[in-house]
Amino acid sequence: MVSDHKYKRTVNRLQKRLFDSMRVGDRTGGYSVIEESLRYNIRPADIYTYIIGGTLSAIGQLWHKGEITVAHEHLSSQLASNLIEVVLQKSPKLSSNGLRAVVTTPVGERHWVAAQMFSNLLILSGWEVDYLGTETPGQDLAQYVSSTKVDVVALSIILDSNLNQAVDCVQNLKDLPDPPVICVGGPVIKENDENFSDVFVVRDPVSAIDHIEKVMGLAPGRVSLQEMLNSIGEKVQEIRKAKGLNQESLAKLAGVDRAYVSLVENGKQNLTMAALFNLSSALGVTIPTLIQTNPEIE
Ligand code: B12
Repeated sequence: MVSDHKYKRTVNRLQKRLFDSMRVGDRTGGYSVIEESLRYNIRPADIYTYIIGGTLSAIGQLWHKGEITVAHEHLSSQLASNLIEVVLQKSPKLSSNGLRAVVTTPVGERHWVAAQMFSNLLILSGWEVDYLGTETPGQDLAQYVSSTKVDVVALSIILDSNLNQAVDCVQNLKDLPDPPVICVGGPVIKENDENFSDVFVVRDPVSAIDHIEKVMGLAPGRVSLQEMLNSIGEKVQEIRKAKGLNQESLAKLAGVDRAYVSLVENGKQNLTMAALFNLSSALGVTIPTLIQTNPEIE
């Protein structure tokens, strides 16, 4: 497994590169950062929150200080939106969980990036998602939810001034005969806000999804096959190096080719149980040690 420290360093490096590209409106550079992030197996939630989100915040600071114009900021936001879709298209998705979510922002809230990110993370987790874009009026939202089978409604609120409209959305949804689970998130939301009692108040998209899925009775911590293969590959490499083995010597001990070990370490080999058994024996660890998935970065 890549160490947490190395993982964070890679994320920071990619974030700086994306910032350099976005600052000058370099679309090709932006795409190559995302391609590289995916090649390094950076988790989609981390690409969204730290690499793309971190870059937008830094761009926002330049705008705030008057160092770039609104036109530059708009260009960055549009590019961010495109990159968010690239991550969705190129990442492994969990199989359908049969649940449907609606994601939007309340009237007045024109910041859409976080809502788009959250929609895509739900899709990657196996959800069916209706992403409505920004500024859906409370009554219309409730009408839409009652006419479609929706399990969860998620609202993103970035500005304080939009809290009232968010409360209106929540009230309209709660008044439905069969209300959905409601989840609100964003930097201005406080956990003990009495306006949002009976509502999930969350800031971090990953814990939000874990939380919602728990409430909906889904098994926690589901991972896709590709994520599992990536994680096994990282563990095999970490343990091999810790034992001072090169790929060739591990291959000999496990009775496989060196190329096979390389494929496994890069998450490109769909291992059989026998291969997993041989590799774990050669490394002197148990099979569960290899198949345990990565911890989150903070
Ligand atoms: C781009 C941008 C815009 C774009 C919006 C397009 C877009 N990208 O969506 C435009 C130009 C339209 C815009 C307009 C304005 N903006 Co603006 N904008 C930004 C900027 C630079 C980036 C926002 C962004 O996308 N961040 C990246 C995302 C990923 O981060 P995030 O939104 O915080 O979301 C994360 C979490 O909060 C959480 N989250 C958020 N929602 C949800 C929902 C759920 C369910 C969950 C689980 C999690 C979750 O998950 C995300 C990932 O970690 C920020 C600067 C910044 N520091 O963020 C300012 C910023 C948000 N804007 C600001 C302001 C003041 C405005 C304007 C009022 C400016 C003006 N005078 O017109 C208008 C208001 C428009 C409106 N009515 O909504 C302020 C807000 C300050 C405040 N809290 O009051 C900021 C912080 C800039 C600043 N430092 O002053 N903005």
